[in-house]
Amino acid sequence: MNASVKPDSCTVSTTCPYCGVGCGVTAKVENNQLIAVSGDKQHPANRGKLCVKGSALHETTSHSGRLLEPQINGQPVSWDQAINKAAQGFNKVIEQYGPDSVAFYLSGQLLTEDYYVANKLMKGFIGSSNVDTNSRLCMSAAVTAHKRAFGADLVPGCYEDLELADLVILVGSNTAWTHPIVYQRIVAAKKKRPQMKIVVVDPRRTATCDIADLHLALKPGSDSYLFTGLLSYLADNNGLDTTYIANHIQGFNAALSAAQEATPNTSEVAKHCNLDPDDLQQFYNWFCNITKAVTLFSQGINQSATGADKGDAIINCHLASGKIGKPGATPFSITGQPNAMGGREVGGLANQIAAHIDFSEPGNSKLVETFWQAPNMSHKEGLKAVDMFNAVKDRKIRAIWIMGTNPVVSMPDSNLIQKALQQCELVVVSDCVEKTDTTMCADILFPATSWGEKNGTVTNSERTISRQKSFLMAPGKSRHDWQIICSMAQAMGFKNGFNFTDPAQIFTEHAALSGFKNEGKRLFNISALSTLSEQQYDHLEPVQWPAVSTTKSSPRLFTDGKFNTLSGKALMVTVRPTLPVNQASAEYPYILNTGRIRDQWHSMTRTAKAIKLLRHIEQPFIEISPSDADHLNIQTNALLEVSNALGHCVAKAKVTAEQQPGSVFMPIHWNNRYAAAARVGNLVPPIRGRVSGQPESKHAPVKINKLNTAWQGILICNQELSDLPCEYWCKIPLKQGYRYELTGTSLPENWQQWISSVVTTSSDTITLSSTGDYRKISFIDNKPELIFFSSTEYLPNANWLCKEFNEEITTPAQRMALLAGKPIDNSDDCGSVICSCFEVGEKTIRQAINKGANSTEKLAEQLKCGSNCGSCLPEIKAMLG
Ligand SMILES: Nc1nc2c(c(=O)[nH]1)N[C@H]1C(S)=C(S)[C@@H](COP(=O)(O)OP(=O)(O)OC[C@H]3O[C@@H](n4cnc5c(=O)[nH]c(N)nc54)[C@H](O)[C@@H]3O)O[C@H]1N2
Ligand SMILES: Nc1nc2c(c(=O)[nH]1)N[C@H]1C(S)=C(S)[C@@H](COP(=O)(O)OP(=O)(O)OC[C@H]3O[C@@H](n4cnc5c(=O)[nH]c(N)nc54)[C@H](O)[C@@H]3O)O[C@H]1N2
Ligand code: SF4
Ligand SMILES: [Mo]
Repeated sequence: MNASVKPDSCTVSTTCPYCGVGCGVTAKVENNQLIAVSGDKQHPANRGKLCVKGSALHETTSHSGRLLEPQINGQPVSWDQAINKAAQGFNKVIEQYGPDSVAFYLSGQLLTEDYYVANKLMKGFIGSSNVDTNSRLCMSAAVTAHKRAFGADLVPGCYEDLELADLVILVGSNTAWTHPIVYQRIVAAKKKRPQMKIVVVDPRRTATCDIADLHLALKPGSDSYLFTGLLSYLADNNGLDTTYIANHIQGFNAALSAAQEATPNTSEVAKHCNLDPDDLQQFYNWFCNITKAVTLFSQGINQSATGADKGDAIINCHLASGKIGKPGATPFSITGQPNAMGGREVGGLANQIAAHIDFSEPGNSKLVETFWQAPNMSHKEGLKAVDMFNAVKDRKIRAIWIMGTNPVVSMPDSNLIQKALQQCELVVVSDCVEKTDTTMCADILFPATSWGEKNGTVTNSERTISRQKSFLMAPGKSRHDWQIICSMAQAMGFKNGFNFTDPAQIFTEHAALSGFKNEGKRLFNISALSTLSEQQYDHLEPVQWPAVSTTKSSPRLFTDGKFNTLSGKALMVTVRPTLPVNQASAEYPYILNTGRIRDQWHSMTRTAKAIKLLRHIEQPFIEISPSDADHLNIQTNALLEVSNALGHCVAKAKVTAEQQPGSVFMPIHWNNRYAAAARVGNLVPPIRGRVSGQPESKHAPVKINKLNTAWQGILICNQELSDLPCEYWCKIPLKQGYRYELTGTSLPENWQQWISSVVTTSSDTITLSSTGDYRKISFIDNKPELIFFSSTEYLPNANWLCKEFNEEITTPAQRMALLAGKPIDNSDDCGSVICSCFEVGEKTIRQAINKGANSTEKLAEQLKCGSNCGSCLPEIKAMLG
């Protein structure tokens, strides 16, 4: 246990482990239990606020489902056995096939200290650069765009710029759901200054559009046309800052001519992007005439094979109009994961070395070699994520260690990833959860500590380094990731370089490397933090880098117009706009777009533990436009199969005008642990950026078939089931037990046999069966242990059944009433939960609206909904009409 662990009961300032906003969290601990969380009022990112996910953190720290012991081939073993086996396995492969036959695949959810030692072990000691990360799927296009334009991976602005701006453009970002506290800061700023303009650029109408003055629902993948078109428009309409260009920019002429060639005028752009020319004109006019403009961009830009070009097309407009390095004016790539920035700072990508030092100059790896006193320094780039897993498939990589990420869910062509891992000689996985799609493929499992137990630092989207602190005991035999990596290094024979006993020692080494022979060459310099004592580290306040001689924050970069290039000038990259290579075809007529929902985090390993977070959206879905729904002859809740040459998914339709015709949307969260076939990675082709290596996760051509529903069912029990024998199932964890939603396309011959093959029960059972329908309830000591209803037509209310599952059902009459499936009183059913903070359901809100509560304020007064984090306000407003 770490020295900084607090007494049994205390209040600790720490950082949220979810999104890249990086909010400060005040954690209240009693008897080694996290009992409440609130926003840290002192933290510069959130000033006391938290979103729904952050507010539910205390509901996610139970130990159920945790990986608590090391395992070899599914059997619990001691740490020594697990580490020795993994170290010997890696060493054997390296001896036989060389260092490039092994790989690490890391995560932007690791702490900086974990990342640093993993990167150091692979690049300096094992001697390969095969260390990549899920940030490849997330930020690598933005990293490439930054490096090309600014000379280094630098985010110039800060959150305050979004509040100071007169024009905020949110491109490919569902900020309201994915960076909710930043969104709330924009909402508050617009409330104060209603003249502030908000433009949303997204093929879908999302919750983020709630505050938009203009929504550009462009053709999927056409953003580069939009922004080269903007550059041409600036040139034609006096929107360039010629002095700034003369003093601080290279490559202007080439970039402008390419833009003018591809997109000479607005009508040309309108054609490429399928936009209304008047809307386009309005957007261009605002950007041209408003000096304080921020363009915030996210995965709608990054997750594209030309994402780096799209990023640079945006940056070009800011450079050419001098809208950068000034309060309220900046391009802003917002980070997704809590420590994607920290990972980039450490250099945990296959094409970087460390501390913003890359392979571009031969001396660079020597510099790091000297600093690390590295015995086997790698001098060349390694394999990026997609190529790394291809090499696993081709047996060029024979041992892989995956930490803090779930690639069998999140990588493109996930079926292939699963197969590649299943046949790989040695797969080691460090995770805090026992059963994930990826841990199921592991030979060796290392149990890692989780949020609240871990201790280290993270960097958020505005370059602020904050402490994440441990205040809970590490459960079972779990250990911190950095400790596991250091043990592994030592077991592999690297005695020096990994004998750290506290994360502070790792952090200060990382800080010292950032300043090592820096001489102003690298803006990422936090050498002021290299002398922190363990105590100072424990009490480190949030600090924005660079931090060179003092820990005073630097909110903005490039304020003097000096960039991190040799000439000091920024480069306007020549962008030739294109559309995605894979377009819709007769065989695959729909474009599948994938992304996030408000209350779930990635593969759900943590957010699905907070019951209330699942009540907003319980099941996977396919959003489809009304005209496409008509064409397929379907309505909401129809069962659909989405497929292409790579795989298939099954989910229920959600027909909505928010979706444009030809395009469908599925959430990324559900996977084989939670549903029959809803892992969208199955359908994503592994097309990726030439330089960035980032996969095109938002643009997969697919076909859609309606599946005929023969029956539907609800099954509630305490057992965690998978592979249920029907086309569609979805697992919904309850406070006690699980609810399974089921749909089949053909009626089983014998229901009794069907249900017995799924779940075993005691003999105290009552059943009811009629043509097509079947009901079974089993009891242990008067408490239901199984409730199963299947029907060709009618199913009782699921929430009511779940409530009954927790009741004592004593009399025969009560038992028969339950079997009859008729609640006496249906008033408990409040519909899907819209406001997760106060658990206010859709039906409750509708009732209040019908009774005259005609504003969000009145609803908040009556029901409290929307009055805490505000994440649900866009939905409430939509209900108000
Ligand atoms: N609730 C929640 N929040 C999260 C996460 C989570 O799992 N859950 N994950 C975090 C992480 S790691 C990340 S990276 C961020 C991601 O944050 P976002 O990027 O905001 O999230 P996404 O939903 O992936 O995609 C954003 C939008 O891109 C749009 N899009 C698709 N194609 C195009 C296109 O061609 N052009 C444009 N302009 N837009 C397009 C989609 O319709 C979608 O609305 O969220 C972070 N925050
Ligand atoms: N189709 C499609 N695919 C996508 C995306 C998309 O928009 N569309 N988005 C991409 C993006 S932006 C991202 S960031 C990825 C995210 O994808 P992943 O990184 O695969 O998703 P997570 O579910 O966050 O996986 C984190 C894993 O680490 C475990 N874990 C949590 N904390 C710790 C810890 O401290 N230590 C260790 N060792 N383990 C821990 C969790 O239990 C979980 O199993 O998905 C990418 N994939
Ligand atoms: S906005 Fe992001 S960092 Fe802040 S509380 Fe929500 S999930 Fe956590
Ligand atoms: Mo991400």
